Amino acid sequence: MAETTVHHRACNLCEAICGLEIRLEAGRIVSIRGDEADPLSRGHVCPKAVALQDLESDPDRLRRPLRRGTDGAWQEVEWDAALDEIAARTRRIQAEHGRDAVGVYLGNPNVHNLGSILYVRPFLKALGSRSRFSASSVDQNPHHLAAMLMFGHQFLLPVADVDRTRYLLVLGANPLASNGSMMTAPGMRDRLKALRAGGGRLVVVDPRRTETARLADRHLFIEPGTDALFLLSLLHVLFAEGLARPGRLEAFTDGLPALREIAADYPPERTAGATGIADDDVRTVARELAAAEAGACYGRLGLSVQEFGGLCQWLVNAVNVVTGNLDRAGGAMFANAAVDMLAVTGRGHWGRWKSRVRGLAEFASELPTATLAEEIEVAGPGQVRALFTVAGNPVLSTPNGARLERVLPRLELMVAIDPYLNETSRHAHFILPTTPPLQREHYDVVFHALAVRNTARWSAPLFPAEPGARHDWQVLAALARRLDRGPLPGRLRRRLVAALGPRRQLDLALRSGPHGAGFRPWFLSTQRAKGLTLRRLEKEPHGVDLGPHESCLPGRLRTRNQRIDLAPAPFVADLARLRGRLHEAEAAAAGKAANGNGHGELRLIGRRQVQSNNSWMHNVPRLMRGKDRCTLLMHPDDAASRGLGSGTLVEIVSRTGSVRAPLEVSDEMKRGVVSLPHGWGHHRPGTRLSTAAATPGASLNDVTDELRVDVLSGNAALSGVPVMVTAVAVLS
Ligand SMILES: Nc1nc2c(c(=O)[nH]1)N[C@H]1C(S)=C(S)[C@@H](COP(=O)(O)OP(=O)(O)OC[C@H]3O[C@@H](n4cnc5c(=O)[nH]c(N)nc54)[C@H](O)[C@@H]3O)O[C@H]1N2
Ligand SMILES: Nc1nc2c(c(=O)[nH]1)N[C@H]1C(S)=C(S)[C@@H](COP(=O)(O)OP(=O)(O)OC[C@H]3O[C@@H](n4cnc5c(=O)[nH]c(N)nc54)[C@H](O)[C@@H]3O)O[C@H]1N2
Ligand code: SF4
Ligand SMILES: [Mo]
Repeated sequence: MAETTVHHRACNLCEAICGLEIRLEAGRIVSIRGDEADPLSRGHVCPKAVALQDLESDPDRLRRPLRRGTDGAWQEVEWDAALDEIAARTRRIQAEHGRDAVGVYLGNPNVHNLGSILYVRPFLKALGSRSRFSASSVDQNPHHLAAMLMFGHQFLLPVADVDRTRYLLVLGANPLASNGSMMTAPGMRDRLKALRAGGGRLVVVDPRRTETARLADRHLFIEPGTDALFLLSLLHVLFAEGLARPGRLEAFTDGLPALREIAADYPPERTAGATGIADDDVRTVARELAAAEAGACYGRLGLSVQEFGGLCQWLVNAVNVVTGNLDRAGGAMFANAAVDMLAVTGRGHWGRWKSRVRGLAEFASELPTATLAEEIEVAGPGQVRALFTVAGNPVLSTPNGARLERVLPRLELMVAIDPYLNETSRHAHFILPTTPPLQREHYDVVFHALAVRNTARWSAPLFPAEPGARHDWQVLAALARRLDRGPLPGRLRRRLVAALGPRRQLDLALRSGPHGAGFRPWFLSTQRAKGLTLRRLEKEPHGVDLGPHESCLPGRLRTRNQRIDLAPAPFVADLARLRGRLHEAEAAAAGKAANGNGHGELRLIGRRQVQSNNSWMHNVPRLMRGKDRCTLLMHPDDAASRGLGSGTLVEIVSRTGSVRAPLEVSDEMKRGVVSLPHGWGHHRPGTRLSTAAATPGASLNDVTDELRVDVLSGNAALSGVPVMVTAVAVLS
């Protein structure tokens, strides 16, 4: 019988970072299960874990760098030849047109990849361009902006303490499908069931009765994009009814009277028409939250990807402060991770420069991705003429991807660091494919810092890298080496740090972190160092438990006066825009009852599905079984008034374009709102995604609008897009 071995590691595909137990016979995987002994995930996994092995074996995954010839055909090339030519062409473009002429787009998998986290920065430094874009501005920038303005650091991100809370108010998140975001808590179904079994309550505010809402005590349908109004009314009730009890937070909080005054303008009767949430429901939620021994307000993607994303994340934090729930067990707490994000990243900055064409503010040195296409399209000094995409698929993942797709062929040079020839990389001149997850070592620098419990876990590579393969960090380091033109001392320092490799860099970060062993060798310590080192983690295949979160304020605050700012000026000023939205809704209600959008217009939102992972795992056959998942959900009344039924192929038309999808009539939708999942649209010619192309679906981002942004944070407003929906033909 073949020898059985067991390997433990983290799944790096999503923010839940589940611990895995992988069994191998004769070096081949025979099973992938949840690791019961993992102190954080306790055996939880989703169907994507098993798909990790498919990423290894996928015949479509690229193994060698590709270069597009003048005839358009792809040719395999040697790594060094490719890197040399890319560096030479990059330098030439920068010499001729300035450094900003070369843009970079960083995609989501970078934060799930230890080597990329450590090596992206030196690459960006070497490039020295301000034309930097990333998935953060189609996702979570409002959280970082709120953290920076209120707590003084972009990574002081409160995490809902789901395991100890007695009342969880969830807005715009569906952790049962997404497995949680900016709240690393694997196994949310079990955690939420435990919350309710122990007498705690779950309330979900969402335009759709989601998988998570179905578990809740109360689900409130909300009109997309109006959460800031709902939250202001919640605060109104808290203040008006004497339920504002910040407790110990008050001693180091500024702006409470200002916030009270602001909230006074938003009684729940006034916002009910716009939000669709009855004033009684707002009052009930406010009273229940205030009465709970410990409660947490958690607002995620649905709040960030709307026109008032910044205001929403400010107000979510504000609710937690006003109810005394910030930094308290069972409230919204700050992790004390083994690698301290506050020590390894800057506090953030905002508005130091503006995007060239639309004048939108930078955040943490990145420009809003919603401006990428125009920065390529519009001529003038600083125009983007070359682009690196690093683990990103912006054609499917960013608003009006179709426009981006039209302008990518104009680039003088495009390089995709990506294992797939997909909707974005097909436009590149070079594709540099990097190693799949099981061939890599891993540590979750970012997600341990967003987890509901402090744990740390090292993953060794399961398989050696394939011959001739390179890791992301090696590719980024090689490019940085070739491009770095900075003054000699800085350049030498960067070379030395890069030469350490990810392992040694991580060891340094662990040792110097809050749980670290420091730097004294054990024979010089009075007692053998008990703290963390990489070597210690290597001996703990299930990871180590570093305990629950503890209160850490005001000590951890990074504002200049070490106080919380409850009413930061940029947010207060942005309320003018929100009042405009409220007046619009009031005018619409006065003019016409019922469907506030008028003229048969609907609001389009997105959704996630557990078998998907943004745009890039639809090439895994085992995740694609079953019926077509890329359907448009619509309320029965909206379907009836349009004469549409389930199975009808419908056309969804917005300002930017149109797509077609089969209709699924469902009362899980709010009236007037329709939902299409994102990350589909794999029908484009010239890709190498045989499984995905067989069930291509439609790209939601062909109809989202790059001009709809939260102008404060620069985040794309992907949600709530006005659309018209009509029948195309009835499917057989
Ligand atoms: N309408 C709408 N649009 C959305 C969203 C939405 O809810 N609605 N969600 C947004 C969110 S939250 C996000 S984060 C973005 C994601 O947007 P992106 O990050 O741009 O897109 P992904 O689909 O995650 O594409 C990841 C790419 O990285 C490649 N890849 C995977 N692993 C690795 C790796 O280890 N190394 C390298 N080099 N490449 C790798 C994949 O092949 C794929 O091409 O999408 C956003 N777009
Ligand atoms: N299976 C799977 N898991 C994933 C991903 C994936 O693609 N697939 N992507 C990963 C990534 S990159 C991220 S960022 C996370 C995101 O994780 P979540 O934040 O949980 O994101 P979603 O599941 O998209 O849930 C967003 C919810 O917001 C609702 N919504 C839309 N508009 C509004 C609004 O205006 N107001 C309110 N209150 N709600 C609104 C939607 O109906 C939806 O239920 O998921 C991660 N996990
Ligand atoms: S929930 Fe699924 S994809 Fe996310 S880490 Fe766990 S197993 Fe991996
Ligand atoms: Mo994301």
